[in-house]
Amino acid sequence: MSILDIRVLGDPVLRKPTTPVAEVTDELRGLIADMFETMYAAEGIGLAAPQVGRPERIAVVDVEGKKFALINPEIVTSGSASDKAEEGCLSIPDIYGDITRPTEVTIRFIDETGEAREENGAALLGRCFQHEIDHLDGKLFIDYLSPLKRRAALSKWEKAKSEYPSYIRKVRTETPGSHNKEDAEEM
Ligand code: K1U
Ligand code: ZN
Repeated sequence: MSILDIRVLGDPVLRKPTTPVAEVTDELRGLIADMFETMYAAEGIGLAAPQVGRPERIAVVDVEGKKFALINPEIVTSGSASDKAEEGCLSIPDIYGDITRPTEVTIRFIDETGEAREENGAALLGRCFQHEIDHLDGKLFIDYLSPLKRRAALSKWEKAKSEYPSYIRKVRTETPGSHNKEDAEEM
């Protein structure tokens, strides 16, 4: 398994709608395993394929131990109640915003075994399903901000983005006081 580089805001791959998966192959199961590893290393609760530069309609989610590989996910129903909560994005590090979304959604997807499934997600899980499905449609949480708040977020990002040459965020597994494999490879 490998930790993949994460693409950050400005990389066109984040704005391209994804391509539905025709067949769940071992290569895609390998990608899913790498996406989980990358998500955990980056301390996220979700990750979508475009965030690692891939065009497939695939995302991974782990919210409080509820773990899903989502292949060709779509929202089938959204509840009428909505909640406002702070969101971040692994592709826009250190930028946050309060986003209103339906509290509860039901999604339909194919899992990593090729089985068609439906799941209901409320609260943080429901929010994460929506955030990841948005990524698969080329949409980012900043698109929901008011013009004023979006301008402020983009202005903060303009200053921060130079930390990510070629719009790539390298994710490291940090072990305090010891050198990790990536450090050793750079020496
Ligand atoms: O897709 C991503 O960029 C991952 C993103 C997903 C997400 C964050 C917040 C609400 C919904 C979906 C993250 O995981 S960013 C990390 C983060 O904000 C977070 C981590 C643990 C608990 C709650 C939020
Ligand atoms: Zn995101």
